[in-house]
Formats: sequence, structure tokens, C-alpha cells
Amino acid sequence: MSSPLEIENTQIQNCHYFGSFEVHNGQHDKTSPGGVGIDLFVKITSITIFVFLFAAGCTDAGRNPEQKPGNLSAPPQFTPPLIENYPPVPSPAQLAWENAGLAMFVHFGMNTMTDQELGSGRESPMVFNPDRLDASQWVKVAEKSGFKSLILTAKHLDGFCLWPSRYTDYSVRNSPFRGGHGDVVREFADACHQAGLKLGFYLSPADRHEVTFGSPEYNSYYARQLTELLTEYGDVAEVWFDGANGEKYTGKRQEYDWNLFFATVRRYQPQALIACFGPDIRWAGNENGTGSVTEWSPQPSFMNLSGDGGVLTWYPSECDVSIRPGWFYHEKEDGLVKGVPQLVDIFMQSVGRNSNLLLNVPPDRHGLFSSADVSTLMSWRTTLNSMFGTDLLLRQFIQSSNTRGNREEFSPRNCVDDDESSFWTTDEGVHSAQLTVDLGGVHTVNAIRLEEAIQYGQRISSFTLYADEGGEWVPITQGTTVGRTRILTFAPVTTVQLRLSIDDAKASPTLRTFSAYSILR
Ligand code: FUL
Repeated sequence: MSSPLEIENTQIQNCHYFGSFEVHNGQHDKTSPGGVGIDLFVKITSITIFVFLFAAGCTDAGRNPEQKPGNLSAPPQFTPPLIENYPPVPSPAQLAWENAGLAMFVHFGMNTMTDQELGSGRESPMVFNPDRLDASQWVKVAEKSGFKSLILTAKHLDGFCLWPSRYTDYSVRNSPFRGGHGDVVREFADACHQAGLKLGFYLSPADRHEVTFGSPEYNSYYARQLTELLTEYGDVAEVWFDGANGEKYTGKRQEYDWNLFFATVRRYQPQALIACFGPDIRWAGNENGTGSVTEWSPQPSFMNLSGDGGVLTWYPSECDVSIRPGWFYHEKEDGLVKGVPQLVDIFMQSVGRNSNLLLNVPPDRHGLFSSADVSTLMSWRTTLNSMFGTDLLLRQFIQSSNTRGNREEFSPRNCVDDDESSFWTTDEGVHSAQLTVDLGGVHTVNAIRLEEAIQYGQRISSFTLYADEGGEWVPITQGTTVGRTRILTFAPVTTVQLRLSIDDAKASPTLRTFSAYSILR
């Protein structure tokens, strides 16, 4: 007796050798035994649907009011078997953020001048004088290396403000930078807006300079500063709150009024995402750029702000890490910039694990990215482009064990096209299915990339990749969650066909991308 795997294998071989047929558009090869069975099935299904439509009065004729005089009620509409959300689902802003994948963190401030990681708040503003500051250089480098947004430390824990805040004298206003008329935040925001990149701010809640820190007045001070940033610099995409309470650094304990801070963001920039210590984007839990292997975006809501009592909300993960050992620039670390292989690993362990990557690149004392960081970023981008430049599955012959309503718009071909908006899914109630792709020849593969259509919710919980090795389906690798992007690498396998088995999902699985690569590193 053949095992189920062998039976499936026989069918696939038939398809392979008798030319192409696909269940999804009915243009299958009638000489294939598998094809004949499915042909009959498609015909019966089509006849059934036609009879149903006719009986329901939903044909064009049925909808023509002239043929139904006196019938005042609208004829019933035929509802196509479209896909329902599997809640929670991302907000439009979260979806755009996840699709961007990469954001650049820019740690710059008093620490840059004093060669420290953590200022005391007592450093004189007179030492802040970056003499060649060029925010458009930061933005250009970010753009060229594939980042879609930048987040600037408008204020770090030392309390020094990179913009001339009205509420403190501890800012650029009292520094020699641009003769006391400078505004780093303005230059940063203008450069981002001009290049069409999104921008965000890190406004440290902990403040080692501000005298009101540790009292309720500090909350109003902080909210007023937040308001300046949110109302005077154009659209803001992300506000990054550091979760660290100042106690450790200031010796004072501040009871932060988070509700006030979050409400301030919602009021002035309702589309801005609140990250790290906030309800929209979740900190991955470490500062080395590593996401979890199993990564669900649906999570218990942050601080239960919505009062939903434990119902899951969409709360995707972000991994932050610095390109250097420190967050701020230190000349002595010029030789310690992370190498391309390490940055590629970081990409795989963040973006490749359904997280976003927030990579910190600190400008130097002059206010420019150093050449060591810039050349590393450029080679990193070139390497990523070449790694993922040739998708061996692109537009290859693909078939699925199940396709929702056998409808063209849910065809498995959507996984191997280059249209990010199209996707494959299964019938309601079908939570496991196989996708089999003919590589169009013998290829060596050592990586796959999967992407769910997360706008309908995250669904896949377990999958296995098989390769056809001399007619046997051999398991190559397996995983749990997919989400926005899941990249898996494995020992090279030489094959003519790959099969992705979605072993389990919380609802009908969706897939918008199934790609395979031969990655040289
Ligand atoms: C931490 C801070 O202490 C570091 O200086 C850095 O800003 C990092 C992103 O967050 O909590």
C-alpha cells in the first residue's frame, strides 16, 4: 500500500510529465489521469454553481428589473466566497510599517560630542557643535541602503534637546551650533520629508537634567515637548518611547503618565505608531537585533489600554540593534563596525522572522555618518540584493492541493508572481494544504522566503518544506509562524520540484509569496 506521500508524489509526476494543468483556471491537461478527475470535478462544480446562481435569480437576466415587473424588493446578491479577516488584523499604518521592514535609528546628541553612551545631564551645551552636520547625508545613505524611515534621538537620557524647545534652556539654542539658531530636528525632518522617507522621534522619558523629573510636573513638561515635536515638524510616522524608568540613571523615581503621553501622540499625529513602550509596535526584548523564531503579531494588548480585557491585538515586533558596539559614535569603535555577514545574519533573524529591523547608525562628532558605516551599509545592501535577486520560483508552474472556491483570484500562481497584493488561500475550514512548484529544471536551493497576506490576520502555525529527490518527497526544513516574512536557510538541495506543506493554521492559510533562492555567502 502506498503512503499518502507516495500517492501525492504519483499525481505530481503525472502533472509534471504530461505538461501543465492547473485546477484553478480549468486549463488543465486532459491526458493527465489527475487532470481527468479534476476536470470532471471542475465541470460538476461549475454546473452546480450555475444552477445555484440561476435558482437564486442572480444571473444578469435575474437582475434585470424589466423582466420582473412589480418586484420591488432587490434581488438577492450572490456573495462570492471571499476571505474574511481572522482577527486581530493590522491597522493600515501597521501594515505599511511592516511592509517597509527596515528603519534606521539615529543616535546623535550631547553624547556624540563627549564620547559617552550616557550623559549626566550636566554637560555644557557649549560643547555641542557639530561643524559639518548634514541630515540629507543620513537620509541619502538610509535610502540607498533600503531603509524606509529614520528615527532620531530628539532627546536622550541626558535631557539635551536637539531642537530649541521652549520649555528648557538645555538645548541647541544655547549651543554654538549654527550660532545658536540651529535645529537638528528641523534639518532631519526636512531631509526626510524631501526624500519621501518617513520619520520618527525618540524622546527619552528619563531625563537627567530636568529639575522637575521625579515630580508630577515633569509629565506636563514631557507632554509639552512631545507636542512641540508632533506639531512643528510635519508628519511623524513613529514615536519611540524608551521603556527604561529614569530611576536607575537619575536617582529619582518618575511615575510616568503614559496615558497622557499616548493621548498626546494620538491627538496630534493619529497615524503615528507608538513603539517599544507603547501599544502599536512591540520591542523584541533584546538589543541585538534578534527576533523570536516563533513570532505571532497577535498578542495581548499593551497595558490593556483599550480595556479589551485580554483580547489579542495586532502588536508586531521590532528588533533594535546598533551597527557599532555603542549606540553613539565613538572614534575608537571605527574598527568595530559590524561586518556585512553579521548584518546579514541580523536581517535574517529580524526581518526573516516576522519582525522589523531598527538598525542604529550614529553620526560622528561632525554630524556625518562615518565612511566605515556608509561603506558597510552599501555592501550590505548589495549583498542582500544579490542574495534575493533571483527567485527560482518566480512564474514557475505551481499547483495547490486546495484553492478557495477554485477561484482565479486565489490561485497559487499568486504566490509566485511579482504582485504583492495577490495571494493564495484555501477553502473555509481547510487549514492544511500543499503547494508544489516545478522549478523548470534542476536547481540548487538553500533558502526560501514565505509571506502571508497579513492584512487578513496571521494564520500559519506550522509548515514543512519538501524537495523532490529522485521521485521521493524528502523533508528539508520546517517552521512554525510565517507572518509578514519568514526566511529559512538550509543545507543546499538539488531538485526539480519543491513542495511547501502548510501543516497547520488557525484559519485558512494565506500566502502572497513563496520564493526560493540559491544564496552564496
Ligand atoms: C536604551 C538606552 O539606554 C540606550 O542608550 C539606547 O538609546 C537604546 C535604544 O535604548 O534603553
